Amino acid sequence: MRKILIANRGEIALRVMRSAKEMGIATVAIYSEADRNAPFVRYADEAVCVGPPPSAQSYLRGDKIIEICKELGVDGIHPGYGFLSENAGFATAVRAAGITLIGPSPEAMNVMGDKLSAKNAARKYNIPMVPGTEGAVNDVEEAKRTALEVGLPVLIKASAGGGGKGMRIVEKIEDLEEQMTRAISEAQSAFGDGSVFIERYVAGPRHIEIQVLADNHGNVVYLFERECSIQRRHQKVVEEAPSSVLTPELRAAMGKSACDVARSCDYSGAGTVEFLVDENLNYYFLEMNTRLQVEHPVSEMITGIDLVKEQINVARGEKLSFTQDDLKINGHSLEVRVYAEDPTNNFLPDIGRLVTYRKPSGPGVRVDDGFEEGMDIPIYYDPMISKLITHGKDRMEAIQRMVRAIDDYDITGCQTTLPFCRWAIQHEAFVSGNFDTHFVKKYFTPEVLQVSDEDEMEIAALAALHAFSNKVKQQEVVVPTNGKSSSWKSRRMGV
Ligand code: MV4
Repeated sequence: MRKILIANRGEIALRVMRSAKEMGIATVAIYSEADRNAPFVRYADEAVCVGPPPSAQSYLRGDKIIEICKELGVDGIHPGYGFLSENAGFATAVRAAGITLIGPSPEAMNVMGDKLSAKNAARKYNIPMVPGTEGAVNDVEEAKRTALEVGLPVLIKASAGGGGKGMRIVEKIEDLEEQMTRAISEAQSAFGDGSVFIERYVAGPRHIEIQVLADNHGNVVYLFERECSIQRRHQKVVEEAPSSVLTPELRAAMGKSACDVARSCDYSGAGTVEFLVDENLNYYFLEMNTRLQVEHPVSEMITGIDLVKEQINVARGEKLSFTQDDLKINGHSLEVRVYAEDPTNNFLPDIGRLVTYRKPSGPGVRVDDGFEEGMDIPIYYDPMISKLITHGKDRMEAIQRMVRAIDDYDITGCQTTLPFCRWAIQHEAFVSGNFDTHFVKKYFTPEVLQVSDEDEMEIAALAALHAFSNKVKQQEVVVPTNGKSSSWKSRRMGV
């Protein structure tokens, strides 16, 4: 593989190109008209505009992307995450064009893309799953029998859904019929597939996923877990590795199950197997994501493995260069997602210009971003500005580094989720490790980000004192952080 095209944008396009560059592989960027001035376009050896800003006319134009590959002599495509990354039709077209997709086969994407077929494939390997229906349910009586058998409440899930889309909870048996009818028609219109199934509802679970890598020679390894329970409306907010609840035994058991899920679909490349873990540390397979995930850096930080390089090596037909026994957990890593959203206003996207953009650095800090100071955040795509990642010798150091890194981040021009992330990782439940997927719902209100009147007065008094003692000679004063954070922070402003 000599030249790869990155069928993506932003931070992940940059991140993939960096590894390719280190491997001596030439890179081709594709970009939409809205991303003309983005860093990833400049970073690539070659760049081609694929179309107007909307994704459907640019980043989702598989046909055009394959044409560009042919014209430029590209022999591999890295799809990143989102867009075409889990599109089996695209994977098939890439294969037909004689180009290597850096990812699993279209067959594996198809098996895992459908939640019921994923569970059925995994069943052959004795992987723990939440009790429920084995196939799609249409018959209300059968649904009721299942619900009573596994115990209420139950969840109705769309087989073509995933990531929480098309899920409904049923507490009372008399509500089942109506909820089922709705779930089926919703799934039909949202995914063009009305198949739904039923599972017992696991209350207060943790969301723990296992990173796997498989080559085309029958080797499968796991790169331990990522704890992703801190999420808001199925959008992950904080991810960490390792999880503070897994014992070595449980980690090994889940790791083996994850590798078996990969084997069940003849997986190739990097993938993620999602599990729920309940209060009694029982674990249940949920689904497999057949792509590199947003939060992959925390696994890289604790293993020292560059997942993109491994993906490329596997796609080239090479064997994995290490075995399970070679892998050890080194320290602890956290990631927070920095979004251009206002956490005090229901997380409404706050798209604007990055008037100031200065990122943190120093020991144990990694920033995966795709923006620069002065750039506008396009309205057409996900409003994620960056991923802020820290690594420390242990969990406490990773948390302390993250607080420091958040405080060192200087973004003006739009509201960001940084204050929310700071609040989350300093919360007693997070610090103690005693949390589940309901963390945000349970503890977050916009008020937790408001500075109290008393703090505000103290800050004002100190700011005045500071300004006075400097006799207005200097150009900077210390002012409070837009009233968005309860902590001290100096924000530099011209006077
Ligand atoms: C569940 C569940 C409880 N019981 N399944 C949501 C995302 C999708 N991958 C599966 N999800 C869930 N499935 C059973 N049987 C709770 C969730 C769930 C959840 C899972 C992971 C992370 C956050 C979540 C938030 C709400 C619900």
